[in-house]
Amino acid sequence: MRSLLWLAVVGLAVAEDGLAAWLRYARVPGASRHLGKLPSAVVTLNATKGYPVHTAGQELVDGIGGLFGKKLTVAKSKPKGTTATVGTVSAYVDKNPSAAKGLPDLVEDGFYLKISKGNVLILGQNERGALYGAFHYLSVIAQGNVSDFTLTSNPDAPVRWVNQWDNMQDGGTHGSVERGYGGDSIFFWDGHIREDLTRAGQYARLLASIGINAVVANNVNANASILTPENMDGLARIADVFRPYGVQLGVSLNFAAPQLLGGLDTFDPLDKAVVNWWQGIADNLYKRIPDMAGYLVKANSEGQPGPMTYNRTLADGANLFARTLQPHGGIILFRAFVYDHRSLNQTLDWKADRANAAVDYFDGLDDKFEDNVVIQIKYGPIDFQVREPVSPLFTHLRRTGATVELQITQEYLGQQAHVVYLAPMWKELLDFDLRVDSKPSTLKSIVSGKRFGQKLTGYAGVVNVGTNTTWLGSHLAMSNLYAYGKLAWDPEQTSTGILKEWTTLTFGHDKLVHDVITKISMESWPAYEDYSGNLGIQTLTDILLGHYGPNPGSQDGNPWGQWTRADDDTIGMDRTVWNGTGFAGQYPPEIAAMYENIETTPDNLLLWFHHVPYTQKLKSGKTVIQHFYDAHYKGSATAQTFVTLWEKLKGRIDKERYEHVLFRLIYQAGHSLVWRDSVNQFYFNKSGIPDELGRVGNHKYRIEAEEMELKGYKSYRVSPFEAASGYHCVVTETNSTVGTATTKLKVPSGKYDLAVNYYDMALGNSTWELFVDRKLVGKWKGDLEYELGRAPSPYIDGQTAARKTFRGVRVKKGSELKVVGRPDGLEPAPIDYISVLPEGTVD
Ligand code: GCV
Repeated sequence: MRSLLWLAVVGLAVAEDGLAAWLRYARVPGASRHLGKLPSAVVTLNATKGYPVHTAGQELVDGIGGLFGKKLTVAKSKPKGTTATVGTVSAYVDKNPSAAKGLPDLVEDGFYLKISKGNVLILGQNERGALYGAFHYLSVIAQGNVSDFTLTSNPDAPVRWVNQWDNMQDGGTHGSVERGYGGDSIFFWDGHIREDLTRAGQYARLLASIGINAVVANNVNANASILTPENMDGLARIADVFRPYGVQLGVSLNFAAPQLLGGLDTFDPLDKAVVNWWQGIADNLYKRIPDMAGYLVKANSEGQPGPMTYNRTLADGANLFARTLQPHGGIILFRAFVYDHRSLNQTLDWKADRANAAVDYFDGLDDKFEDNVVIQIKYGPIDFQVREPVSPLFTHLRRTGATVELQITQEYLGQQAHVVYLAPMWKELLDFDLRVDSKPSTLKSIVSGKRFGQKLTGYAGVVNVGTNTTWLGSHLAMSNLYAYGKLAWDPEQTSTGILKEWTTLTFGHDKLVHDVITKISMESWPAYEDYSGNLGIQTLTDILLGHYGPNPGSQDGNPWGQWTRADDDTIGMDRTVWNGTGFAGQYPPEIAAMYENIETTPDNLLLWFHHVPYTQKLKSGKTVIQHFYDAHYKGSATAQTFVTLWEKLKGRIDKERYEHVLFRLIYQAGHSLVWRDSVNQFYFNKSGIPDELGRVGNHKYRIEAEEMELKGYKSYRVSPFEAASGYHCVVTETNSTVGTATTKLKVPSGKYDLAVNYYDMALGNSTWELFVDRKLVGKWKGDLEYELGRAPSPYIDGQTAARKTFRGVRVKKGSELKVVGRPDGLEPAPIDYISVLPEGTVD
């Protein structure tokens, strides 16, 4: 009873599954004191059900009800008492012509707020802007600020889209999400649009609250069948659930659809029949969805068809769609992620470089695009890596507008199983000055259209939410979605400011909760970079499989072009003009000169631009190889602290989210050690250069499973070798044999943390039991594939390597330590090693 009372006092929701994200409208501390400063009724101007002004009215009622327990009524005209009036500027001026003079200029989607003694005026340039204003007001009061203020807020750029990479189906019947770690598609099922689109509507609500104005629902690797009449009807239903939130629908197209779906014998963009076919598609879509945003197209990339199949230019391809959209007011985002992986040869061509592709393909086309074409450019020249320079293509398009493509789904950044707060990385990219014509030319000034004056510019975020109630598979990952919307609206906002807002709205006002989430989040990207790939070498993940766990060797020797060119003595891509791939020369002269010269290239991009010996000295005075070793130790040490920091929050937030996050942070702490040891072991093995501090390859607390006394278990050589301590693990002799690995401990009697490193493959759910002197310390199951959304793997490798730790276990000198592994399915209960760690030690 007491604890229930206490929860009520501090305003905590008792159990939360994450579905409401930052729109929980949880009671504000001391709510009753503020009632007089709030409106008593809502007036909506010219509201129509199903449109944003009506939604805004509803949100104000729900929001103020939830946040303060004050019940508001909705009225069409001004009632007695304080009111919240919401509508468009024009609707307001129609009613109050004399007010026009005092109102500020708003750009499309902008809003104006005036809060005065409980009276609230919320005006949007359009209906969507009015809804944004309502959400903004609710966010301010949810943070406990009920004072008077006036605010004019205009978006920095008109295009603020998200891209979902949702497949219509994936082999079986379900709609999967490419690089999605939060469950199945909320839009598609069994090749069709879902009947129940409740989640799609809830998604639109979240997106509207952060200023996102369009969603492309289907994967850029598009299935032509999205354009069947039945699926077009389905798309119209998605647009219907988006519309109340002012979110427009966009559609990804398959360039070969005229052939695949239309029965034509060509998809040549200059063929008349093809042009007519696409015009018919646009007309049919707009008949069903008059406010459709437009298209997204990935062409001639990673096996996708495109105009170059017919020796046409990318502009020919983009313009084909652009012209069919013009009568309807739609726009096309045409992706610059164009490269031909089949033509890249690492061994034969020192100058081959995937990073060159975008500029190579788009240079000279700037004045060839129709006005409603926007080029969508990934932030870096390769592919959402942990560290990349800003794509030079942004400086080559001065007439045609560009959007920067950011990735909220953490494909190469821990797949939501590792916490990585991305706003600091995005800020660094957006603030980077590309010095076009030797003038200030930050990326944010280019994508806002201010630098070159284009009208259509902005942001595209790959989000990939799924049916999981947490949306992204992890509560903490949602700060990235929130930050994406906030930065697309206003890139001047700070990473910490955005985080503070998000934390209050998501977890409440407790200072310790804020301190912990801020510390973990702000340290998370540097830590991840430290343990996953530093000095600009990119994320050293498994490039051929899930893009998740460590596998430095997989980067090279294949045509995917994410090369490191590491050999026994040297490492890095030479992208200089004088001796390398010439990529540095794609930047404006000042930036090109900086990257061309090893002395002026920042350390964190050294290996992106230069090929150097492992003994090359950095500006810090360390060698490249010692920096690798140290950074991997440092980053993984930071990840361990996330667990203890989070544990301070026990009882201060609801149990459901506390446990959910804790589970992931413990997993991350263990997996960061897998990253550390794999990468360090790989380069130690290659270079033969020992770690000055003697850590790499020396693990005095570890007992290798293959060196224990084995019964029913056998030694197994792991591939890649660096994914196992001592290159080996043990696996059960057959799929049904129970394995035991036993040893006598030689450590002095005392309390220890016992950490078991094992592999949790997606082929079964083995169980393991750990005993000390025949007493069960603990048991666990190999079911991470259900607990974590990260790409599942059937292999014993860096993706599946995991750690289970039992803290403070009492052992005696000579105690018997035993692990019993029970295989399941094709998973042979693999164990790598057991660390017997004096308390507080990590290894
Ligand atoms: C949707 C990377 C990803 C692919 C993705 C592609 C793209 O290569 O691994 O899953 O495809 O980028 O952005 O088109």
